[in-house]
Amino acid sequence: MFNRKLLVLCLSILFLGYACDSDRIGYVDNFDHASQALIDNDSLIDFLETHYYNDAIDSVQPIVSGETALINDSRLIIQDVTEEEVDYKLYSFIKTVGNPNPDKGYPTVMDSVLVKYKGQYLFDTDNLIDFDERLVNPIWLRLNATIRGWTYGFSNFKGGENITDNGPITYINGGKGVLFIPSGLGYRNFGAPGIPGSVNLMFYVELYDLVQDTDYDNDSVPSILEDPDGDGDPRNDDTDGDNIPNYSDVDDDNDGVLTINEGGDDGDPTNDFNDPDNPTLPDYLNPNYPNN
Ligand SMILES: [Ca+2]
Ligand SMILES: [Ca+2]
Ligand SMILES: [Ca+2]
Ligand SMILES: [Ca+2]
Repeated sequence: MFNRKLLVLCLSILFLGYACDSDRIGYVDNFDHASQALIDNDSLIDFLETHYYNDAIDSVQPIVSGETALINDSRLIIQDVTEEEVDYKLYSFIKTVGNPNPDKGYPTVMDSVLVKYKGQYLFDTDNLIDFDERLVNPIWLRLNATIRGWTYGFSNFKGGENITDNGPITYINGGKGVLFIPSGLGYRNFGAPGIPGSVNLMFYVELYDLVQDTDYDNDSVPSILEDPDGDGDPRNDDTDGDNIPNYSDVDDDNDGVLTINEGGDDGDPTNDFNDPDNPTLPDYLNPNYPNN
């Protein structure tokens, strides 16, 4: 179980080609993530107290003459996030929420999103180091397969409007802001190529579009709903214990009938409860139905 959690953690920080130390057999994580979280939060607050958002140039800048510090800016959202049993604070500055057409709402932690971004790490309060950017053409990413600071931070934004007309893909009115991410929700103590371990991150982000009800395994159950324990995190649900989380498992109860075929007439597997011995368990999560 422990190794599987680490594997999931590795997958969650893959999007910049990160390779995980915990792939090593017998790896034990002795790092004190709780203490690092406190250090990181102090550093982030220090940064947010000494910097402001310059709306004219869409840039985070050091305060020079009484500008409103980010920590006091009403556009800053603070989220409590618990990851691997450690509590973190994630800071998201919302320049614009986004004005999507059609309105697909906010992305869930399992949705795929179309984004632009620029990433920097905080070497110290006064030094930001660029490490990655995608500012010209937006890219589709799965929020479940990015660093966790993205997974949760992007839930504060909506998309925009696709106005592509025979040319390059073009969006307007997307969500736009800055994410301030503690290392524990970023590249943790390992770091990544070009990024030291235990550094806080700052991302300028824009959200243009999302896939509503993203369904990674195409089994007709949206990934966000493949969460039988209802804790909001589908990564920790594996009904049949085959080490494939339900959101990636095409036969969630391993009864030999694909989930997509356990949906009855309307094709929706979430509303079929046909086992009289277990009337609250949907068929697709019930290994004793239909093959008992
Ligand atoms: Ca699914
Ligand atoms: Ca869950
Ligand atoms: Ca599934
Ligand atoms: Ca099944």
